[in-house]
Amino acid sequence: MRSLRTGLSLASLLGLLGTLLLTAPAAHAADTPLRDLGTAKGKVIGTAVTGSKLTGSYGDIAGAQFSSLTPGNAMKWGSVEPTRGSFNWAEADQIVDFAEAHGQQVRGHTLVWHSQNPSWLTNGSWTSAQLGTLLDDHIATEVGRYKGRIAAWDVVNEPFNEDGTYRSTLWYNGLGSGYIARALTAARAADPAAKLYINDYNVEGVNAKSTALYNLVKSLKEQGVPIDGVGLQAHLILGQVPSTLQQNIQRFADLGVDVAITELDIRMALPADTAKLAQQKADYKAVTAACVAVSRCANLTVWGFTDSDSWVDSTFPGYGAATPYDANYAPKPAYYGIAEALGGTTTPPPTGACTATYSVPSQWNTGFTGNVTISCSGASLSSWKVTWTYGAGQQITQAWNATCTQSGAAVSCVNASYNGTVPDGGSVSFGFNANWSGSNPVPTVTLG
Ligand code: 9MR
Repeated sequence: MRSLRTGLSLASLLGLLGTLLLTAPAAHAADTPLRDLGTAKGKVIGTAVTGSKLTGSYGDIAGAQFSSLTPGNAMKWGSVEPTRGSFNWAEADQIVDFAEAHGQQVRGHTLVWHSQNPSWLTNGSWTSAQLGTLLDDHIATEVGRYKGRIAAWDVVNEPFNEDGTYRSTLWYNGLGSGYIARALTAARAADPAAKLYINDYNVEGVNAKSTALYNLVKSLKEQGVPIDGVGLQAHLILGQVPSTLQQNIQRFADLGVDVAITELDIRMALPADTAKLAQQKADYKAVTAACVAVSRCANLTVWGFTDSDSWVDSTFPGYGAATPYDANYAPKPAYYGIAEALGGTTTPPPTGACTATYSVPSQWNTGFTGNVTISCSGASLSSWKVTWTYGAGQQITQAWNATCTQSGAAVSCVNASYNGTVPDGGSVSFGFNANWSGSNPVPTVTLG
């Protein structure tokens, strides 16, 4: 079993153990979580998260499968200091607390960027001296607040253009390229234990942009500026994993810095189909294998673990399905690609079958909303019945898109008149509200 932070009470330890053992998606409960596969290979496996979603199935999967969390937006300057001198740490605190309760690292993201800054900062007119002080103070405040609790900071994000020249930003224009060394130095002073990274996109393969990053890191090392790692974001397109990925990771490692895959997702033209999902599995496996092959590749983080929590769909119209879990929290072939590259032997759903997946999209103090999705691939149904047995006294109060009856702990749900047909390649979902107390473990569901 992985090591847990000390200071947990026995009761919360047992509760956590119960969560880990009982809440993997029902059809795949026997598979080893990605975080444990990663530990065996010396890799930390992470996901970006949204703080408000860390309950129900989203929270269960985030806690059980990953050993590192990156706040997707919560630690950006615009989030933490929307008005000058007035701070909002609520979501960032929530994510750090959740990570500690689940024995997870946190990657802090991000301190110095050209995007998602507060308007008071971007609309201000600052002398170079003022800008430098703003930078120093921001880093001292944010890194200082979480001192000792953040494993690694993306100190500087996206400093380069595609051709390897410096991006023209508030920081570069006001302070010159020296803003990078200044930010790293300030971050080291504020938390000497945190690993300090420069993070960028389109730097996964050997190209002009990654070579500029390489030359920068080399020069920072030569000058004694604190730099511990480079982040390769890896927002990739289906079938386009760079062939030089491993070589590129290795050349950074040879400079004496760690490497992290910080924001992995692999988008495809929608709709997804079996062939595209198989290609995506191969792509996820290739990226993971490249990290596994280089010992200094320390962390592999996906930018959202479920297709319901990805930036891709709104940013690239017509593209999506970029993450390892579908929108109903069922693991996709991509999940098994990561697991296999980490040495896992997995039991993907059999082909030519229909399966039922149970999830808890939302949960509150006494109640929760459940969802069951019946999906068919290489098979079809004209009617269906899903049964399960609750293990902790949960009681269904209301169901929709199915007729559910509960007798003691035994639940049986059959299709409504209008949704008995599940075509090959299609799915049908139904939902329900229920009460819980104490714990709310996910039951094993049977489709029959
Ligand atoms: O996932 C983030 C999304 O919710 C924001 O709307 C977006 C705004 O730019 O930023 C996303 O995260 C970005 C990350 O911070 C830096 N690399 C690119 C990511 C995707 O845009």
